Amino acid sequence: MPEESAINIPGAPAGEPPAVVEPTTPRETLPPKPDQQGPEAVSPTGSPTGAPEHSRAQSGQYLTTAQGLRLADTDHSLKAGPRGPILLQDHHLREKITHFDHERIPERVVHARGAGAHGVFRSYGTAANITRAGFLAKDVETPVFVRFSTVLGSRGSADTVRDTRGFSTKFYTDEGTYDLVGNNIPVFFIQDGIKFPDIVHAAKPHPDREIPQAQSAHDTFWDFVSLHTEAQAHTMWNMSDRGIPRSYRTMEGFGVHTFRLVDAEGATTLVKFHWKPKQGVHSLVWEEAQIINGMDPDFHRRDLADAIEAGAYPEWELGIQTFPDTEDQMFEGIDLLDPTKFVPEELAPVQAIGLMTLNANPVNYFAETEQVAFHPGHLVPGIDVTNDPLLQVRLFSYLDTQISRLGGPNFAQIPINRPQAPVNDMLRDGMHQTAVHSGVAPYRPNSLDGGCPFKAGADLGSFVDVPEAVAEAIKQRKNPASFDDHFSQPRLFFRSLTPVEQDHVIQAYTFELGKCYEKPVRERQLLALANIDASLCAAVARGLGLPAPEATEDVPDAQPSPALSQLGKTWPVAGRVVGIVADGSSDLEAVRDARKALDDAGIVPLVIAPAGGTLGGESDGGIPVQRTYLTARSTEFDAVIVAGSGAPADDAEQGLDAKAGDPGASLDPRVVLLLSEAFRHAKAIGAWGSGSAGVDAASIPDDAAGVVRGDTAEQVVPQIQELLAAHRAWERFPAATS
Ligand code: HDE
Repeated sequence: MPEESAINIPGAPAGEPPAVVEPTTPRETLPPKPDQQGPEAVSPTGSPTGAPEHSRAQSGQYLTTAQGLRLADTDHSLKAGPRGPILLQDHHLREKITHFDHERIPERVVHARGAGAHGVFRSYGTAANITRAGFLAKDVETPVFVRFSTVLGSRGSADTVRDTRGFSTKFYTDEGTYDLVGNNIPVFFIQDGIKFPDIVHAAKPHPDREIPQAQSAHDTFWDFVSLHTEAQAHTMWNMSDRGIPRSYRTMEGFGVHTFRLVDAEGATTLVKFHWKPKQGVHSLVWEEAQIINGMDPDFHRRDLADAIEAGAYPEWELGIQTFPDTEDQMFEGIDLLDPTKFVPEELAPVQAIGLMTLNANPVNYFAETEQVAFHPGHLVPGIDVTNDPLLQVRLFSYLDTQISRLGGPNFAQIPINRPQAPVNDMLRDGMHQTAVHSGVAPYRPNSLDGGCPFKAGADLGSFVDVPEAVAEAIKQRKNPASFDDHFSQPRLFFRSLTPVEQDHVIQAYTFELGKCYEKPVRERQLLALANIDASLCAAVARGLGLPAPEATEDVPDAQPSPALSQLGKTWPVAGRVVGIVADGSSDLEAVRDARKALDDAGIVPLVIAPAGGTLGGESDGGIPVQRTYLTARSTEFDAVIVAGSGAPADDAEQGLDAKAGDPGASLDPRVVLLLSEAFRHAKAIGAWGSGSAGVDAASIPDDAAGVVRGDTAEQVVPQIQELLAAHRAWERFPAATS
């Protein structure tokens, strides 16, 4: 034996390899998050397999390959000399590039663009008398994950397009995962799921040029909905302010279909689910929505994440409308199985059953928001489906789509989809299997794994399908006659709106049809409008320069439902955003006070100044500038205040470089634009002291509604808060006075 135990290689370079230089110092590893632990796998005999650690993401201080091999270099390919070709043997290079090549998965065929958040749902227990669902018992708290989405656009499209919004909630209950996969509109385009590919093909970009992106303002959409008049109800909601929500936080949500709650004795009640935002129901105006699409395509996504990060947790109350589970499943003449119909709240009040609070942003967009897989068939004991033919098709579609989207049948093992109830299935193998199942008998009955797992009856918390009688019937492709009325509900919706909201609907139809090239399409849609409401039809026809057709159908009138209007109520102001325009001439003490007053009310004050940095210098007392004239745009703010120099307006010598009595003298054009847009969009505008001259410079009339002028910030800020509670100064829209 030689003295040295190391093997000697002739010709090898001598000495230690060079030390690895790191730009940052290695630090303690972050502890793994619970959802980075391996999936809980249970063998058929019930013994845990000991989840392998390898499914954990990102641990340890040092970079490794996917096999755990520690790496000294990830910035240079292995080459034959510094100028030579790259060698095929570079496993790390190939692994890195191959993984990258496959980083994208197919986006959702609809609802591709979304934003998610974690939270909790606390049940009030008020539904406990009609459902045995454990998570609806009193005071039970259940973790949730919510994904909001647009429907039509691709994953990279803009947020504030005119569209329906998805509102999907995954409740991780102790009895299994329950998914409520709803929308922000309570009715749908079609009555039977077999037509879903048709409406989606019609609404998506034209297949030849693939335009327009994320829009319904094009020929194929209006071609379909005008030919297929059951879509008119949903289309009417889309054309209303509901189609352009201010924020995901200010949207209502609806389960759309009628579901069935089941109590411990098996008694059933039909219900419709509603989410009511505590923040109020608010929308954008169309011009705002269009500007935002360019200025900040991530507007809704950012708004949700910012609010949660700031601790302004958005909340929704979950409510139900209840109906007796009668044989005909009709309520006040409305067929509860027809998903193009809603039930006005005046006929069936929404009863609150719990509160959802979204309190955490996803850690990783792809892992959570993109990979979350919802399915209306993910039910828990106590909640069951109905025969709504749209829902019935959905029960097939969602499972199917995840298999192609998430690459196989094991998507329930992805952390965000993992149930928080014990899983003891007999599903085995398949693409992306991450559980290591032990045992030999994943089948039933078996005698080899002790006969496990055992079946449980309803008394042991299992799901038992409602034994609903199916009438002896003829197999046929047909709808019930009650599905034939396509116009009374869009009429009811339109007539329930205030004149301002009706005007927005008229403008929306006129815009969308004005974007259609085909005259017959526009004419056919006008005919549908004639059957809904003659005044609506006439106004849109006028805008299009076409004659208004006569109605062809005898449509029954229904009582208007004032609950459908978003106006006339006041809402909490917390979470709204107020811009304060200030510059070096402003009274900084007053700006500070205004910020504090707004902040105390939970409002987000953002100071807008000519340049970034701080107003009043870096030293103590300086006010941070959050937006500059270049980066600010009116659409980000719910109200704008112009800070004055402190002196009363008449005596003001200076203020935002616009001299009192000399309107527009030298006010920065970007501030003029900011104010005139805020004015046009009926937002509250305030000014104190010489700031008033800035408002004059934007040609805003002295006596305009929703414009507050005062000598001091203390006079102005409280009134702005009051105006914010109504969302907009609605009187400013022409329809309010015509
Ligand atoms: Fe969906 N829908 N849908 N849908 N839907 C999907 O599932 C489908 C319908 C809704 O945030 C897809 O995972 C059919 C009504 C939301 O991940 C797909 C029919 C309502 C989301 C699918 C409907 C919805 C989806 C695409 C007619 C409101 C986003 C990707 C029978 C109650 C979920 C996916 C998320 C997503 C099919 C109709 C809401 C293809 C066939 C009605 C909120 O499975």
